[in-house]
Amino acid sequence: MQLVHIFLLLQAAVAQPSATVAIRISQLGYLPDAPKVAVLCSIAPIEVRDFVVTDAAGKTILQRPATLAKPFGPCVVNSRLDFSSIRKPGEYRIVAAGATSPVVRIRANAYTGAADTLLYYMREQRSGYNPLFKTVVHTRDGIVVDDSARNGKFVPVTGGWADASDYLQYVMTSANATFVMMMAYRDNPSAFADRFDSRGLPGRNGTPDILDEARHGLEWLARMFPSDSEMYNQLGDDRDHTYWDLPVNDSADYGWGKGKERPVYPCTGKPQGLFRYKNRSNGLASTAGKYASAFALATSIYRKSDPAFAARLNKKALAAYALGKKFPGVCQGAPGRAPYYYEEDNWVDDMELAAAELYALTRDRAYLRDALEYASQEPVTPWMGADTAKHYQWFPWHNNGHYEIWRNANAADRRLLAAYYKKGLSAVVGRADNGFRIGIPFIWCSNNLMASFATQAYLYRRMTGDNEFREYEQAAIDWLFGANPWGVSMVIGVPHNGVFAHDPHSVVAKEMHVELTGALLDGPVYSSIYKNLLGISLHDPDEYAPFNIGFIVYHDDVGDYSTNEPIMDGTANLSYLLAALANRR
Ligand SMILES: [Ca+2]
Ligand SMILES: [Ca+2]
Repeated sequence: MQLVHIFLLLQAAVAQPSATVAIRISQLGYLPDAPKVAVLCSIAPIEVRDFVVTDAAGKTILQRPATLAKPFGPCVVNSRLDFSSIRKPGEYRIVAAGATSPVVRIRANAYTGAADTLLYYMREQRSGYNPLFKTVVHTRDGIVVDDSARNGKFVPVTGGWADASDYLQYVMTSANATFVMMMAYRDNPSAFADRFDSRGLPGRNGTPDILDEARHGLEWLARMFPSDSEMYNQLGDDRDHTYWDLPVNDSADYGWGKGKERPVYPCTGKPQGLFRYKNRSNGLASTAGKYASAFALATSIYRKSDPAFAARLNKKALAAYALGKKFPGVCQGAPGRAPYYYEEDNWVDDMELAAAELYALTRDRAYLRDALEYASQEPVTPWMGADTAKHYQWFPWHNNGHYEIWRNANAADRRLLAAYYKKGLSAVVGRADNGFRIGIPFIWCSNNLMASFATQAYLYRRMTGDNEFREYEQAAIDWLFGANPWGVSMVIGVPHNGVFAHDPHSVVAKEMHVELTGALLDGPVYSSIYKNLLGISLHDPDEYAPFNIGFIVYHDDVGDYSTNEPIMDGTANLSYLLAALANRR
């Protein structure tokens, strides 16, 4: 214990900013032909005229003026140091205003392997057989609640992933995670390796690991939608938060005794919540659309390798879509004892994606018409351009549906779909005149928004060849890997020699002394949000205190569940972008 403690103190000492001026960079490095910008952040007023770049021998190879931008957060001086003209792979340093950057790497393989690294966290989050604990966790899932026809019935729904550092499980996030991982594989199969088996244990099994993980999700989703009249949405509720314990000895008591069965919530089309707080559910389509899109894409992926599995999922895709058409509206997360739940308010995005996948699968033009109609109802994911949103109000964070329709659409529809993406990107960019070029709102899970903004910008660029948003796309990627006020990579262990969270809000990390490699954190939030959350406090002195004086905060502290908690859906969501970047130069 003592050694671990000393180790953590040393880590804190390394991360401690030594001065009031910092040069923030992407610790993953920069692709030779990509925009390359470091960001200077000074928490005291200074003048920054120019910067120099030195090569590995210490020789100055570039001197340029810094570009002053609007102050941002703690950075009263916020400048962009653009070294895009350097294309030669190598290691460099950037010096400005007396500060020196960490080593800047330019390399063609900057993103190689990064998408696969995310899967370490996905495997660690597995319910059912868990390769970290080498046993089955949560074996008694679960008993149906909030369903007058089936209350008290046992349904076998073990599997899937814990949503974050608690052990709740949602179809909403899990179906999207499953979908994105399959999409990442479909578009960039060479980005993924085969080093683990289907249980997540070391050893190749002839299947790319991303598909091992997607299949783990699909099998749980199939259990959660066992028949056309039983569409389940959630496993467990926030009574889970009563105890801070490991998944193997989860003591949560849902009325059947500690560590016994967990509740399974169906979609009912009506407001849900067993206690004081109720959600605003009014339909099935948000969940039905997510089931249908994941099952439809899976049908095409498994058609050759496992036709029986594909046929079973094909049937479920059609059934889920039909339920979504019949019961429009949202099926939100169900609150337990606390007022926090997933407040998803949009469902046309989910039905659009489902229709797009069913069209790709069947070529039945009725699905294409549906998809385009749904797309026209919500061309822009509504958080884009906004200051705030409710918790997971607009989910998924970006709408893959526009891109999925585009893949099989005619020229006129392609232009329309690209214009939808452009409108959303423009709205975010309109707020991004700071030195970090960041225009997202810093609500809870801001890193999800960052990853989704970058993904949408990437998809738009791929669809159109238009580089209008390239600088902002790269800025969002760089932010996630260290070009942020704190100089912290928001993905644990990526890169391995970088600065990242060592004290995440996770009982597994804390009690097992393991690094949650590959986990994307929630990310910084408005300081007003942090101050108003229930039961939040830091356990240790804040090593990033000098940079936590602005309108947004981030703490590497187990006590901060708002900024330092790893998130399953965000981690999976990032797999598409990192796989795509690994295949570019
Ligand atoms: Ca494998
Ligand atoms: Ca939605």
